[in-house]
Amino acid sequence: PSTEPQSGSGHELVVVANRLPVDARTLPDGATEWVTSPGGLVTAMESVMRTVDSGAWVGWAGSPGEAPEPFEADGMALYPVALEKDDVEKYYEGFSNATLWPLYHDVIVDPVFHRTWWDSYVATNRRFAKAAAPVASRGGVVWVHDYQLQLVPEMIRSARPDVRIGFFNHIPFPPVELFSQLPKRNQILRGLLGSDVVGFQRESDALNFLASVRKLLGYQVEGHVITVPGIGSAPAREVVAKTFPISIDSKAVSALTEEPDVIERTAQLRRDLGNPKKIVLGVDRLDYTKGIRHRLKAWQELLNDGSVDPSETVMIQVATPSRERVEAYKQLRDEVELTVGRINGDFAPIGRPAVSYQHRSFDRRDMTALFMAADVVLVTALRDGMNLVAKEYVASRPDLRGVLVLSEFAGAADELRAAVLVNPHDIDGLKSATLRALAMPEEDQEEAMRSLRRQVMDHDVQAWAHSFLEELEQAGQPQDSGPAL
Ligand code: GDG
Repeated sequence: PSTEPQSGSGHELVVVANRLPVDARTLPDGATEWVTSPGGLVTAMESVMRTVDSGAWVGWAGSPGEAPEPFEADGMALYPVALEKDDVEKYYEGFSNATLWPLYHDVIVDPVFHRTWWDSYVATNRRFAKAAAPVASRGGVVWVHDYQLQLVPEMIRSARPDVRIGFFNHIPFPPVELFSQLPKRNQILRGLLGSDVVGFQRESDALNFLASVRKLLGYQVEGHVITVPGIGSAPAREVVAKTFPISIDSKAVSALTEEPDVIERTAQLRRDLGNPKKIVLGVDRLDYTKGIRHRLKAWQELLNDGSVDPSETVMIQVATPSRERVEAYKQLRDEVELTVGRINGDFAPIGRPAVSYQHRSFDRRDMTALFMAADVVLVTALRDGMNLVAKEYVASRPDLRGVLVLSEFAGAADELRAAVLVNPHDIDGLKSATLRALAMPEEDQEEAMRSLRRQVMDHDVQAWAHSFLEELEQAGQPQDSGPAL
């Protein structure tokens, strides 16, 4: 039997992502309430969903065990996918976050590979595909997101050859020499090639993917178009692999800076820190790709050299808790917290930190206040798909003040050329860039910030989503519906 919906049913646009755009909150009476999680993808999709009659989102609700029944939220149909505790360990924490994540981020830590993790990855991807395939309307669009779901495009295509399938990779795609280490590399490539359009953050990611397809599968590649040979009597298909740099809801971020409450929080923050002359800020998930250790090392040396006076300049490091059950993240947390402790022990004036370390989440308004208070923001990722923090800082500075120090290894460096670009591995270079940023005259700050803002305000996340969907609209002609999954 076909999984194709009856005519008139199904959704025009189906987003498939590891997480649903909502979080469960348990009320005092034990009932569950769903709260929209304010991520960038949610915001981007909200604006796109408003342009279609019927949009749906397929994803995990965030806690192991049975999935809730499908429900409506913000004019979208949500289809929860169940993940058992074992799937969370093997598919999510294992293959996604301990195999693929380090491998795709240039093996900053060693990828771990277990065959049982792969089995769970395949089975879980199938569960997502099975949930998504029947809910797309005839000839509709399915948009799959990120490295956790790379097999889903092919799985959906075999059930629903009538739909258009897009895939967007939020993280880097590694050079073929590194990608080749993955024992299941060809299966991953074939999974992705079930799409009509495969999107990447930077041009180098798209080129790495094209090179892997050519070298490992031997498929013909011309420019950004791959010809996937047909199996049996099926005709060959074309797949486009292109760059779509993601962005933020720039207007919404910028608008927050005008709210009296946010302005007051900014002033309060400075007061709480003892009105320092300068504030240097880092905001990251606590992840080894973000270069937090390199940043702290540079800061420690600047304090030690006497180049930075801790009674005048304070660093704030927000390190949002992340993947706390994965071994490499536990280790990273210990190292970061040891270093912060040492820095404060050695340099903090009594009653004030040298590094104000925050291991928790803040609401969007507090985040904006932090950006507004920061004279310098340090984005020192060793490898990062895009890095939205860099763009959020720029959108938070309509006053044209502040300096962005940005790693050339973050995707954002391709667009934000007016930032102070650094190689975070070069600690001396990082130190001198930080000092330059701290000493930058106001006219130079304004000039750079004006140029950065032109980029970020003109290329927002809504434009990103529209350009991806437009490309998908033009992609290969969908065919008739075929066999079930
Ligand atoms: C992946 C890719 C790519 C952080 N702490 C808090 C908080 N955040 C927000 C930031 C920003 C987001 O989380 C983090 O986005 P990034 O882009 O910096 O990094 P990843 O989480 O690694 O995201 C990345 C992205 O996907 C999109 O494609 O850019 O390269 O790795 O928005 O502001 N937000 C709030 N409180 C916090 O404490 N409210």
